[in-house]
Amino acid sequence: MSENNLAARSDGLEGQVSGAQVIARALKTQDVNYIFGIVGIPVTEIALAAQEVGIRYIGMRNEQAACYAASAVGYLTGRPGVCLVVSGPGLIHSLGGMANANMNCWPLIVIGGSSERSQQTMGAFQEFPQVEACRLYSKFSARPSSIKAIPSIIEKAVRSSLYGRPGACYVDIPADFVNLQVNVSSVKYVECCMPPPISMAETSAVSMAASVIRDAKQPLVIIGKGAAYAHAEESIRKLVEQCKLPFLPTPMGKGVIPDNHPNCVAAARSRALQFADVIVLLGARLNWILHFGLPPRYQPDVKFIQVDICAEELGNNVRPAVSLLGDINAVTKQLLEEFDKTPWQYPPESKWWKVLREKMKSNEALCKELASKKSLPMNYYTVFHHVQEQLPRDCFVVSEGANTMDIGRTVLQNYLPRHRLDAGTFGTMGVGLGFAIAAAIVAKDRNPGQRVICVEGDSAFGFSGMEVETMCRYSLPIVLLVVNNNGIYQGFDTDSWKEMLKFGDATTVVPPICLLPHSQYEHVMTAFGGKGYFVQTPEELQKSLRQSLADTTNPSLINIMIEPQATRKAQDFHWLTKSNL
Ligand SMILES: Cc1ncc(C[n+]2csc(CCOP(=O)(O)OP(=O)(O)O)c2C)c(N)n1
Ligand SMILES: [Mg+2]
Repeated sequence: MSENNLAARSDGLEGQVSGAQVIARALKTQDVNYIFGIVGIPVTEIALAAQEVGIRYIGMRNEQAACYAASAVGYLTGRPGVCLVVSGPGLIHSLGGMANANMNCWPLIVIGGSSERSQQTMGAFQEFPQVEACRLYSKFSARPSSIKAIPSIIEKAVRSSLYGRPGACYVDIPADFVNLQVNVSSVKYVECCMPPPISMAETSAVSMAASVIRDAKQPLVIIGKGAAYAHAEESIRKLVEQCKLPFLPTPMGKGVIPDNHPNCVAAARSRALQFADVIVLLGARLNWILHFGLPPRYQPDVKFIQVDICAEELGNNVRPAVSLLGDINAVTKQLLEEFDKTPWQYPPESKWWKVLREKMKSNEALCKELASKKSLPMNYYTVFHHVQEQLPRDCFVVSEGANTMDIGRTVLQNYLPRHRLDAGTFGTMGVGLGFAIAAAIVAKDRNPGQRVICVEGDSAFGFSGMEVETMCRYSLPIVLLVVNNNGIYQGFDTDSWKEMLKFGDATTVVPPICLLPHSQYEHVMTAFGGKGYFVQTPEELQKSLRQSLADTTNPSLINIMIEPQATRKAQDFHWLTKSNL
């Protein structure tokens, strides 16, 4: 497309407005402030028009990463980000992001250009049944019937993404809408949708929940990312402190109450889950992450008090003792009122606290021992110990990988809510760089100087590695750590790799978990002007971290070579019974 052509299109004719301009203004009216995407026919003009109305446009290198980034903006800011994609393959690449947003219950809008209406069913360029395709991955999927209908469809998409359980919504824009001009006066913009109404639980259910908690012998509070999204940090902290309850965060529930809070029993997670007799679930689902709430990971007679924004979630996998339907913050406040009326505390000197504290102590000692190992190559614990030492308190921690993410989560501390982003409910590899970019863009606008640390397994990094260019292009000072064990879960060192190849072609002899040993991922960063470090020792790691954190304008990538066969410490889940607790 020529420059003239672009200029003419974005200016529009006097008294007229293009479809692209209507979309941009409708988004701005709905307080949508960030678009991530990849342009091409027919959506380039939409991105241009968005920039003209003051929406930030972040061009990414793959629609999947763009969609992950847009969804993270929704979680971090409470207003959905937009992922803007071209027709056909562009839209299909964004489906991973839509599914991931839905699984995480994060608001997201995907806007997809589609082929011209007049060419429908004719084999048009990138023609695809997009509205239908998105239905399975969204709460709402629709195409406006005319340009005039765009503002109300966009308002409905934004509202649907936010109300009830948040999720992804899709708006389809046929190519012929984008440049079509209509009279300015013929378009009516719909006011910004109201924030989601706050729902509260039934009062009788709240008092029942309070009485179940009071009768608990071994209580536990589990804080999920639903609680983080609901900004329930203050009320939950009050509840935990006032009633002196032990709590456990889910991976992205970390930071709702700081990880170093004395009531946090994360270091005794398995034990806490297995022997609790009453569990208060605050915005956490009983899915695979919490072992479905079922034995042998839980007591068969454990009483769940389930608090959730989504009625359909209540009763999933277990029959709750009490179901509290409503906004996590509002319902926690309702519970607090009960405990204000009749104060109650769980005795801090109980056997349960003793058991949990002892388990935490022994687990922490084990981690410390692993972290202090001097042998090279380093193990995961040594690496994360040094990272934790330099981690700014208010930084965003983004992470993905298998061992890298799981071990990193136990060592890297979160002190603030909504500051951890990871593979999440869907266990998706490839989210990390998009999430890190989203967090860095939000930080730049809301809290300049705040850092983003992105901790990637070497396999995980490969899924969207080219987004390093995006980081460099927008000067986002992200510190990217690639924890490199030459493989998926584990790998082989260079010598074993060479030995292996003697036995035949790599496709037949190399174990499927293997990646090329000694890969120098840091060059991906230096290729675009960022800083790259290759580190093999704790001292090199410390130095490169210091330098990366000192650079406040450019991203860095630290490629950390670790022992390819390193694994997690043994899990402490045993088939214990109450009697040998
Ligand atoms: C989209 C997607 N593809 C594949 C997987 C399967 N998978 C789970 S973890 C993982 C990568 C683990 O390796 P790495 O990131 O290097 O971390 P490590 O365990 O080696 O520290 C893969 C490929 C997945 N979860 N998601
Ligand atoms: Mg790996």
